[in-house]
Amino acid sequence: MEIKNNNASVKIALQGAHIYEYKRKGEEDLLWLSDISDFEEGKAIRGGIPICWPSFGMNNASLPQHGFARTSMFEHIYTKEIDVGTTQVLLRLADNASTRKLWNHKFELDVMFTISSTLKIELKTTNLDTKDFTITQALHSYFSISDIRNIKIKGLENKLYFDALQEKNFLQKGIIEINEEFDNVYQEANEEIVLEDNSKKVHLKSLGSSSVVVWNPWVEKTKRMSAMKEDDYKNFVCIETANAFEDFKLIKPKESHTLSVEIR
Ligand code: TA6
Repeated sequence: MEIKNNNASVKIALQGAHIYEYKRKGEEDLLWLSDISDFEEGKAIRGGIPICWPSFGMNNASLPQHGFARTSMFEHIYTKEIDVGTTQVLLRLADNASTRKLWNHKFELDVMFTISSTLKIELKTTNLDTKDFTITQALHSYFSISDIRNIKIKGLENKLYFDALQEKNFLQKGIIEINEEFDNVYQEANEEIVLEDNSKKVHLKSLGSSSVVVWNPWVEKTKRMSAMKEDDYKNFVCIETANAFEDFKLIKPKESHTLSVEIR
């Protein structure tokens, strides 16, 4: 579905409640989308903001990588004009026979998009079951950049991180610049993050999350990634607002947890 208002326009697929374009009026798309991405049922779109749920990565080894939400069909609940420059879209996934086969819990997963000169995404998990369940999750945002060598990521200085490539913990010294394959999961990350790309600045404010993943596959891994061209690593960086690893969430019956990010 495509939504336009006085401040911005977006494209959202019902599969995965997957936003894959966000353009503020008169500006380029803030999100990166592979131009060889699959738009096939059951295959995640490569780019935009995939929703990793109820598992980030292989945090739950009994589920597919990044869980099943991103390849599930969501129901469109409503689109609401808040004002001429703000639109809200609510999409919902409830448990069904195929989700229960993978993950035997009753749940409701609501994705609320608030589209304006900022983009807010709220991912609300409600436990409709009679027993607790634990989730890890991420809004796996692919940001469009001029060139990976031009960017700086600020706001994660002095944070502990798990280097998924070396499988070891380190302390982030200084701002992040990327010149090789990069796959770090930062913990206690609750300050605003700023992606600087030459004169362009993208600000990320998260709620309900204290872990952030920063990922770029660089040359070799890009060759092994689906729906990515060899040079694609140069034009995106993923900064993912998450509840990953130790930042998992245990949700009791009738309770909810909301992970949200505001992008401006
Ligand atoms: O968030 C980083 C990551 O876990 C990387 O390790 C890489 O696997 C990436 O996600 C993409 O995963 P995908 O399943 O979308 O190809």
